This record gives sequence, C-alpha cells and structure tokens, in this order.
Amino acid sequence: MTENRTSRTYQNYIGGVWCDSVSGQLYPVVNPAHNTQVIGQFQASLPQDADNAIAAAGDAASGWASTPAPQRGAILYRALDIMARRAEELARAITLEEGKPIADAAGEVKRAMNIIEYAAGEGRRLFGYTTPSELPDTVAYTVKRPIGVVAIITPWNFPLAIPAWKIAPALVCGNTLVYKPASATPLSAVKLVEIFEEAGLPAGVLNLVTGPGASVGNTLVEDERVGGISFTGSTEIGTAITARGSELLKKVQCEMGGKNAAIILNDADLDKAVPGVVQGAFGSTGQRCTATSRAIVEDGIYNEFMESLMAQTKALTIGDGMDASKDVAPLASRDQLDTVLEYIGIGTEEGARLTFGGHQLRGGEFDEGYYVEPTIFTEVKTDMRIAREEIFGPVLCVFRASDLQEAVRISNDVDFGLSSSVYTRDLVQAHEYINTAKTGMVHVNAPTLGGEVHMPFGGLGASGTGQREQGTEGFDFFTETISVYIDHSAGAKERSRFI
Ligand code: UN1
Repeated sequence: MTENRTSRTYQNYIGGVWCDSVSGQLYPVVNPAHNTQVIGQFQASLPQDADNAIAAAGDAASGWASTPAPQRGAILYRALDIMARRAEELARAITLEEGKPIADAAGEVKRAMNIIEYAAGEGRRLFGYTTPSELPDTVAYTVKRPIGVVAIITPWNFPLAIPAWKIAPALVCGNTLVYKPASATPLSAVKLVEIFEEAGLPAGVLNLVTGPGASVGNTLVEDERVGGISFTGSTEIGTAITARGSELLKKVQCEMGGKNAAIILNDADLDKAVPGVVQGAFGSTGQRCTATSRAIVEDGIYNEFMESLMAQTKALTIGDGMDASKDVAPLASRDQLDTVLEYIGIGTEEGARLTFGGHQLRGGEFDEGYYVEPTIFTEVKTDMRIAREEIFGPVLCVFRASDLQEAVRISNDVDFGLSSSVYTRDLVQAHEYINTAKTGMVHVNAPTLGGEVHMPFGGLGASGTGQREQGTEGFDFFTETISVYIDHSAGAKERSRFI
C-alpha cells in the first residue's frame, strides 16, 4: 500500500487558527515500515510558538471556565460522533506514523472514544460534597474549579489514546490547553485537534504546537502562566518535569516507564497464560509502558510453559502493520531499533541466555523498516540491566522461581511499579499476590496490558508521580477543590468556636 503524502504540510493550531511556526521551518515524519515514505511535513516550532499558544489559552480561560460543564460535555459528545465517523482514517494514521498493527491502531481509536465518552458524561457530575458545618446556620461544601492553562505533553507510542485521555478530562473540567505531541507522531495529533475544532470547541481552548521537546516542552514547563502539566513519557524526562514543575508550584502529573512482570504459578491455566505473555511482550512490538517485559515462572510448570511460549512466539508473523495478517510490526524509529539492539547485546554480555530471536530482520521489505525479531532471554538474574531497565521493545526476560514468595520478590525488585499480573487458579495465592505486588495496577489471569478508562491508570515508584490518570482520579488532577463556607445566620455570630 502506498500513500504518497510527501507534499502535504500540516500546521500548528493556535487561538482557533491553523498557522505556520514562526521558525518557517518544517520537519518530515516517515513511515517506520517504509522509511523512504514521508507521510507529512510538520511545523518545527520554537519557544515563541509555545508562548503564543499559552497566550491564546490564557485569553480563552475565563470564557471556557464559565461555560457550564454539561455544555462542555456536549462538545465532547459531538467530538465522539466525529471520531466514530473518522475511526478508520484515524487507525490508518496511527499505523502510518507509529507503525503498530492496524488492529492495535483500531483498538487505540476505540480507547480514545471510550475516554471521550466517559469524560463527556462527567460534565453532568464533577461532584463536590456538602458536609455539616460545626457552626450553626452555616453551609459547608466543596466545588471543583479548573486549574487554568494546562500543558499536555504526550509520547509517540499511543499517539491518539494518550492525548485523548488527558485532553478530554482536562477540557470537561474547564481548562484551556497547549498540546505538544511527540515530534515523531504529530499526524494523529492534528486529526484529534481537527475533531475538537469541528465539534465546536471555542478558539484558544485547545492549542497544538508540534516540534522538538527541547524548545516547545521546556517553554511549557517554565512559563508561569501554565498552572498544570500532564506528561507521559520516559522516567528521565518525567523526573525532570516533576522537579522543575514542583519548584515552580505547578500541578504535575507524570506517567512514566514500566518493567512489568507476569507470574505463572504451577496451577496456572497455560491456555490463558501463554497467549497473555506473548501478547503482553510482543503485541504493539513491546512499545507500551504496560508491556510484559518479565515472565516469572514457578519451577513445576517451567518446562511446559517454555515449550508453549517458544511455539507461540515462533508462530508470530512480522511485517508492515498495514497488512492485517501481521502480528508484530516494526519499531517506531531508528532510535528505537538502535536501543533495542543495544539491549539485546547487553543481555548477552551480561550472561543471560538468548533463547529466541535477537536479530534485526533484513532483506526485502524489512530493509525499509525497523524490524527486530521477538526476543526471549532465559537464565536472567535480577541485577542484570535487561532485568531492571525499560527496553520498550519486543524483548522478554524469563526467570524461574521456587514459589509465589520468591516470584513476588523478583517481581518487586525493580524501581518501576506500573502493572503486573499473576496466573493462578488459587484464590488464596491470587490475593496474597494482590496484597504484596508493588504496582499501581494488578491483573489476575490476564495480561499486564492496558486498563479501562473509568479505572485509575498509573504506577508506583519510577512509573509515575502526581495523581492517577483516568477514573475519577483523572478529574481530580485537572481541577482544584475549593472549600466554601456560607454563614446565612441573621445576625452576628460567636466566631471563637470557629477553629
Ligand atoms: C496501554 O498500555 O494500554 O505510554 C496504554 C504508555 C502508557 C499507556 C499505555 N502511558 O505506554
């Protein structure tokens, strides 16, 4: 399939107007499956563009904050309808720029729609609470208020769903936004903003600035008019944003990496566990923060598990994500390819046993993309770098454990704490695991992947800072809770009792 978009140029969106960057510079985005194919030219924005976008968001802030929340929600419902109409086009855009299999991309569109639907309904809730006052004739209640101008900084691996799950709650809560997508995946971002524009979002409420993190992202973090930052990406950058944003007294939410483990106990149903691990490790080419990068297998089932794991991994088909028959697509960029190959080299040097895969795929159409075989290391030790660092590619490390307690020790022995899973039929062991797993999300008899939009999403330790995304917590992040006391007594009141 060839889709020649070389001549198409995409713009920033500031104050309700599609416009060029003040730099006058463009940068190309290529298809990771066919790296000679340029899918579009995008604005290489400068700090001045971010500054203009912040000013536009600031101008729109009070009008949007005073728009009744149900009306804000109504615009999201319209966006949902438009997204449904454009769903196929959006999935193709995701696969074109990010590379993931088209079925995964369609799933991502669905996930974006789910969060918009959920956030739209929240326009009729955004509950505060009332509580009895300790004083007579006094009403005490809380109300939610928007933060103001919020920066949305998103990664390339879910170029539609992650922005949607930040933007939709932020909008319904009444914030105005400057959205900076990953420089590698701005096409989905442009389409998402077009959808909100068509849905009737007032000018300045959502502003898009594409380009490098160094110029645009830093401006957003530093600018005093920006009251909140919601970021998803690497632990390194998220830690720096948390530190600097906190110093500047901003609200900061960072969703970062993972090193997620699936534990397979002796009584596990392998018909569930093996496909769960294969999908968790190699689905989306391992490029998701909830990917399964470790499998910890109890001794008694180890050989049987490995045999089945190898057979199912061998059966995976690899190729262009646009070809619906492929299970595993290319990595998203040359940088990703280099990093993954480097980690495979490190694992071998560290003494882990390369049991499956480990090579870049070459020849024919593979030469045009960033393909690496699904890779399995065994005999991995917990102090190895491949056991501790996020690789963000199709690389699975397998460990052996003598019992649940040892498996939990291995699982928890990393800095990250995003997601984990246990495969067992035993309720006692499942609950023991749930109570001791150091991760923000725990799955039983299901892969480490994903989550539902009305449940909180996020992790412990190096996996995240600030309030959780999604679920009711997601709306807490995008609002300030204000406590209100109303004295409606007829005359003067004794204040001394009011502490
Ligand atoms: C998912 O795994 O379903 O960056 C979503 C990431 C996560 C989102 C993952 N923040 O991969």
